[in-house]
Order: sequence, then structure tokens, then C-alpha cells
Amino acid sequence: SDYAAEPPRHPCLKINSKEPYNAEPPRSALVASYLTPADFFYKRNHGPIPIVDDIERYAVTISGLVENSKDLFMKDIRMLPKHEVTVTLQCAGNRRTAMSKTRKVRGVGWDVSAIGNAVWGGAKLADVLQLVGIPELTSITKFGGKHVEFVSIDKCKEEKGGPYKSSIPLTQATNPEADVLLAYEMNGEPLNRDHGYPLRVIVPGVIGARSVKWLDSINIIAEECQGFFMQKDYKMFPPSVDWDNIDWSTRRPQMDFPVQCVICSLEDISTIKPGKVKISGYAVSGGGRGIERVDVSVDGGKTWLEASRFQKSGVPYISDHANSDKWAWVLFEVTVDIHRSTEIIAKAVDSAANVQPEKVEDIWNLRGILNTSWHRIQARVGH
Ligand code: MTE
Ligand code: MO
Repeated sequence: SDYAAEPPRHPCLKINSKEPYNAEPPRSALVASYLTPADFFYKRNHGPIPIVDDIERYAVTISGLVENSKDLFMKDIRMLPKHEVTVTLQCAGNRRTAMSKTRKVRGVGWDVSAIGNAVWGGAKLADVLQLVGIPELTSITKFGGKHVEFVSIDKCKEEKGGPYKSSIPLTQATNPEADVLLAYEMNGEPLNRDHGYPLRVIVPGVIGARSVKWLDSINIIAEECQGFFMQKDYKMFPPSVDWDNIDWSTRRPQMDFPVQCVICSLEDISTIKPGKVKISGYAVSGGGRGIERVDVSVDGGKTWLEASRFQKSGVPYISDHANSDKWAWVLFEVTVDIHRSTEIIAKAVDSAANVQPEKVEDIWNLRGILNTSWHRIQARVGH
């Protein structure tokens, strides 16, 4: 079958779909370390994992609305300055299963672990585009190019057997501060096949869907990419829109993700011993916004405690500080005293004072994306 040559995977991953392979780690793996090891990093695919075995011949073609098209080999990309950027990748479908419980949505079910944080190493897209004559901070090329399209090697059924693709605005692609990477390393190791070997795009602060794996070509285009995953998926609709009245053209493709926060030290329904309980999890926001605060309640939202936040252990986290990783999650921790069964809640506030919606019903959407509602744990006290 098409899936006969899939790479080996860690047995702890919970498989949400076998072919294509979609899997997430247990919650505890996410809070075990600030950086998520590749083995425990969620894997989100729309087709079989491609095989690139002739790395000498592998090249990314850059063409479209540019003066000269160019084939870039790995050696050309490695010649550019190497940047290592810590970026949290989150699938727009993270926490979809919980959204589907209030009203059914369509899509692969995910618990809370369709997210991970890694150091991605590679060339800045802004530097790569200079090789085809597009200067930094360009918003339109001489030939009318305004978007940068990434096309993969893989094949997916949503594209009728064609490759996965997406685009970002040229202004973001040519802005060195946006840190868009063509990455060949993850946590200091060569990318593995599941995560895009030999080369993938990393678009920080944006839903994972735009970070195209197994890059085949880059096209400079006038209008945003017309591919399935830009136009017929990964858009946020209001709760009033369902499959019988959807008009995809009325919404923009989702780019930045909103502020998110999840408790990872407990399952949604947990039995705990009475007394002190350490609660930990992750919080993250899109667009490079930091996390200003994480609030935890152990009485169903009547009163709140502020959790401590950190990225590198031992270093207190300050949102939007020069020493903080601006594209990365923060882990949080708070110790509480619990003596009777209760609802534990966590919610975060980002550096633009954006807050999370209280109820999932208010943000329900037919594709089940961006469930960022308050994360609630039913804690039953037992002995
Ligand atoms: N790129 C290709 N070529 N094919 C894909 O199916 N999935 C996207 C994105 N890039 C995808 C892709 C989605 S929806 C997400 S969330 C991320 O990759 C997942 O990246 P990961 O598997 O490295 O965690
Ligand atoms: Mo995704």
C-alpha cells in the first residue's frame, strides 16, 4: 500500500488516525520538558510520509513572479546563516474532541496534545528569497508577487492526489523579524521523516497547517494559494454555519492562533488524593504575543490563583522580554489544596490582554478548529 514505508514511531503516542498517520503524546510528556523531544511531538499528516533518499539531488525550486527562477540544493540552503528559533507548533484542531462533545464537528479527533515546542534550525526565508532577487521587507515584487506559496512532495486525497500546499503574505516572508524558516533541524538533530525531512517551513505564531513539510517548491504568486487547506479548510466559521449553508469564500484562511492554555498534569476526569496537588500545563498565544498571566481556579471559577510561568527552568518568564522565546509556549505550575470534589479550570491572558472564551459552545465551528475555551478538569477526591 501507499503506507508500506512509514517511519517507526514511539509506542506511547495515541493514534487518532492510522492512515494518514495522526498521533499525539500523553499529556504528561508535554510538561516533562520545555522542549518537546521529536519522538513525543504530535504528528499531523494528510497522506503517506514521502521518501527522499537522494539528498544530493534534492532541490527546492523557487519560481513564479520573480526575475530568475532558481533550484536550491541543500548545500545552497546550508550556506546561508543558520538560525535556531524556538517555536511552538500547534494544530488548529488541537482540543477538537472536546468541541465535538457539545455538537459534532468534522475532522480528526485530538485531545490536548496536538502541540509541541522545539528549536528549529535552518535558513530564514527572508535570506532565501534574496537569492532570487527579492529584498528584505518587500510587500510586492516588480512582477506583482504578493504571496509566497509552499508546495510539498506529499500526496493527499483532499488535493485529489496532489501535494499539500499553503501560502503566507510576502511581507511576512521577507520580514527577518517574523522568523519564518526553512528548517532542516529539530532540537539540534536533522529533521526526521515524520516532521518533514529533509526541509520544511516553520511559520512562527501561526496554525501548524501553514508550516509545510517536505518542501518541494516555493512559488511567488499574486493571490493567496488556492489549495484545499487554504480555501476549503482551516477557516473559522461562526456557530450558525453548518454543512448545509457553508460558503467557504466568506472567510479568510486562519493564520495566527489565539491565546490557549491547557492543564497537562491531570486528565479531564481525574481522581486525586485530598491535600496538596501540583497543577501544571502549557499556555501559548499566536502572532508572537507573550503570556501575561495564567489563572487557575479550584472552585469552578469562583476564585482564581495566579500560576508561576517559565520557559527555561530557573529563569522567571517575563512576557515580551528580550530574553523570552517570543514564539514559544510557557509552562505553568501552581500548588493548590483540594479537599472535596471540584472543577479545576485554567485560562491564560496574553500580552495584548486577549482572554480565552469561557464556553466552548460560543466558539463552536463545524470544522472544530481553535478550541481555546477554558480548560476544565473534573477532579474527584478519593483515597
Ligand atoms: N505539510 C505537508 N506537506 N503535509 C501535511 O499533511 N500538515 C500540516 C503541517 N504541514 C501537513 C504539512 C498540519 S495541519 C500541521 S498541524 C503540521 O504540519 C504538523 O506538523 P508536525 O507533524 O511536524 O507536528
Ligand atoms: Mo494542523
